[in-house]
Amino acid sequence: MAASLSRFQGALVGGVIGDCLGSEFEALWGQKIGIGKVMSFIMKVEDDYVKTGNKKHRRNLIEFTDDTAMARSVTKSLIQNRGLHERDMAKRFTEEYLREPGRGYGGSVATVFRSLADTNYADIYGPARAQFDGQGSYGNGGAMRISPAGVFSCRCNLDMQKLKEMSDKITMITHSNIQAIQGAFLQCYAVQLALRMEKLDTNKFIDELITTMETVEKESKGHECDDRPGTDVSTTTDDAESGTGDNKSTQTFCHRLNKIKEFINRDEQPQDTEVQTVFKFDISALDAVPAAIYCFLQSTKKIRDLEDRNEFERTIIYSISLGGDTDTIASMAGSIAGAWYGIELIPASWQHCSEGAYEALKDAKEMFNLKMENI
Ligand code: R7I
Ligand code: MG
Ligand code: MG
Ligand code: MG
Repeated sequence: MAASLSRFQGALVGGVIGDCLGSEFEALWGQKIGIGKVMSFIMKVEDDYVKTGNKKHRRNLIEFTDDTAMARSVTKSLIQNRGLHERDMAKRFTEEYLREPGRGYGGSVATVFRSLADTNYADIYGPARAQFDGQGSYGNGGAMRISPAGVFSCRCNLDMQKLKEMSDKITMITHSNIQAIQGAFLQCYAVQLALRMEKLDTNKFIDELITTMETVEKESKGHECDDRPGTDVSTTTDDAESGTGDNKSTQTFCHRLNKIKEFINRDEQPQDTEVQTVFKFDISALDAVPAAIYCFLQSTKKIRDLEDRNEFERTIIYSISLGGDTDTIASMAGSIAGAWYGIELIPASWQHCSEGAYEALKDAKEMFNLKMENI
């Protein structure tokens, strides 16, 4: 595996930065954001750094949200236990929530934390299974925090199957819906893949994700819930030509991944409206994770109106500009981009203004230096 310290740091810090910067726009659901608005905000951040950068006291620290609060718990639990300890992980999520419930958590997940605490963690997966009348949450809260597990997997050489087991267990503490579980794994695997790929090849990257998710979705056939409201993308008429074998439905990750492949191989960057129709940039895992992967891959190429920005910067600014669940999508895209490009491409000013970025830098170093003889 080729993963370096720089890429470990890029992955963890990139996630924090996407969350912090994206959270400035999270409330603007349904409104058009666009590159211009994001750029005025970014330029303020950078200007502020020039004025106050050397001072210890940072005046305009942008707070992280639940995405980072939970990702930090994943990181710290994996480091402390040299691997997955389910009860410790559940306890960290819960105690973190109870300490700071105002970090912008999803609308229903608090029920899980309260129930875990009230029952003293008697059944770690029970409360999540009870969500939404036993269907489990399809929210992106599993995926938004999973990137550190992808990073960790490069320390202990987890293969795909083992990585999936770990990702599934971490996710199921709060999300038992199959789409939330699969989406978290896709994000986790994308981070691992970005870390270990030696040569940057976007088609190889997307092809490997497609092959992997074809296997995952085939194995879980019969567990899908295709009919949930609000996520129908069947207005796109290419169901039959999506080319994913058994997965003809538009409600699959493979369908979205094939769409990404088509988009990134066009000569021209797709129009925002087309991208938003396909990926929705929603709070569901099925919408948010492919959206993040798309933003990362498209940003390996030039993005309109972002000619003078590097690839990491483009990834974050472009994902936020497309709107929707901006903190989460920018965070997931930022983790993958950071894993791919390394910490060098993340501007000092962005790190400086984002709460938790320096701690992520330290955590990444600790994870990188772990002695893993116990595994
Ligand atoms: O998934 P979750 O942790 O939320 C994460 C999001 C990220 O954007 C964070 O940045 C934060 O803002 O929240 O939290 P959940 O409460 O499990 O799910 C989020 C929302 O998805 C819920 O409040 C519901 O609106 C919706 N949802 C569902 N609605 C109906 N039926 C999730 N699952 C269902 C369902 O089965
Ligand atoms: Mg959030
Ligand atoms: Mg929110
Ligand atoms: Mg969010």
